[in-house]
Amino acid sequence: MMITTLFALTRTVRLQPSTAAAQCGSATRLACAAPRARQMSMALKTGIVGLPNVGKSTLFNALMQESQAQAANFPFCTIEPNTGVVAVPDPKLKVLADINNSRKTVPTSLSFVDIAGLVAGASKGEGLGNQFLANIRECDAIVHVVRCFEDENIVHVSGSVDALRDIEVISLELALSDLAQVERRLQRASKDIKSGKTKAEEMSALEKLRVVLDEGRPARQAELTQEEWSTVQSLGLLSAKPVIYAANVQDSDLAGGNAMVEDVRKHAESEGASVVVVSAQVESELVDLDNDERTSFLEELGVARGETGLEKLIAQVYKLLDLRTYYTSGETETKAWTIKKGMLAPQAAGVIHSDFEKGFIKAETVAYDDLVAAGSMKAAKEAGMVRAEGKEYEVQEGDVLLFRFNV
Ligand SMILES: Nc1nc2c(ncn2[C@@H]2O[C@H](COP(=O)(O)OP(=O)(O)OP(=O)(O)O)[C@@H](O)[C@H]2O)c(=O)[nH]1
Ligand SMILES: [Mg+2]
Repeated sequence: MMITTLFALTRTVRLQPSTAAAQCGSATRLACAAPRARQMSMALKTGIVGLPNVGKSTLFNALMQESQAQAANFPFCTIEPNTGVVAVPDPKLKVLADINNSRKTVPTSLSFVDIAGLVAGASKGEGLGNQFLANIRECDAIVHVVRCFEDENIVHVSGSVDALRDIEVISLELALSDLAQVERRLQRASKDIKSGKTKAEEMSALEKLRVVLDEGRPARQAELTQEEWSTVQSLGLLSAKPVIYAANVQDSDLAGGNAMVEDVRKHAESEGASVVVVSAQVESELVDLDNDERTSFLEELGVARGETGLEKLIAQVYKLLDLRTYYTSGETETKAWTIKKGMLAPQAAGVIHSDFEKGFIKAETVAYDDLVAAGSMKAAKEAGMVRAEGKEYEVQEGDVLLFRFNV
């Protein structure tokens, strides 16, 4: 999986000395007192694709505004006009902050990239297609927005609304664009195979991919070994990325869906993908409302709080990327950190600061549920719930960690 270190591109954030001290042991406090600037977090990127005028930018803008509204202290940033970072809503943050009297909470983040609509022929340079597609090659996942609303005032590029046909147009464009990439690489690879520059695995991977893509099927359906996949990683194949369908409906269909949503669901099921029903229009209106107004607006639409499209979408993307969250929590702040499943304690520490990884000694670890049940860190320690975990410990979802390290 490719990880984009967005913060590194835009800014370097200094660890607050007090933050670092809260995260390291007393014996190493000196080392923490003069922290080096570095990237704080990794934000995984999700590209938003779809036909023109289906509501991509409306959804993207709502995501960005929601992020600002929900977490005023979150380091929101727009890297380019069409790339932005959103906070991942997480109720555990407040609970931990209350337990530890934290002065602030900092959620973890995901980034979204909004590109212009794709049209049939995009992969061949129709519209500004190729250029747009290049923007999403570096993404980790794709949100495919599908128009499931009728509105005669909003032009549809094909003249009528048909969710399944639209999905096929986009999926085919992604596959064709990948096919062009694969064929270009194949040409080069077949020249280099004699000199040994190209591995046999890469050749077989490319051949298998060509067959699948040539049939208009997505690259993810190609049966490649792990090693074969790793040889073609750098191609950034669009149709190999995990996808979520965002069915964009009108407000009255938000709670109950409609026939087109059912079509999208069936299609997604056949691919093992998931569907989130959103109303980009409603989402963009919601962000301007205060809490009470929101609740009553949503009640009118028959939608429960916490069930709005944006929250579901963010949560689904997070799930799709198979990420884990751990927490650090002290008086300065309670903060959520994103790691990949299977990361060991030193690597997880490295997400905060490379020194934490290099000089890792141990991680004082307590499970979120245990800490909440105990009511305080002190009580959790007395109850024997706080464990000292070493270098081989695989960090679990919801762990609350305090790293001890030496540099
Ligand atoms: N009725 C209705 N209109 C919507 C909805 N979502 C978006 N629109 C409208 O559709 C039009 C296009 O929306 P955009 O968000 O700009 O669409 P887009 O997919 O970004 O379009 P391109 O960038 O051109 O590809 C705007 O006028 C929106 O207000 C919706 O849920 N219902
Ligand atoms: Mg747009």
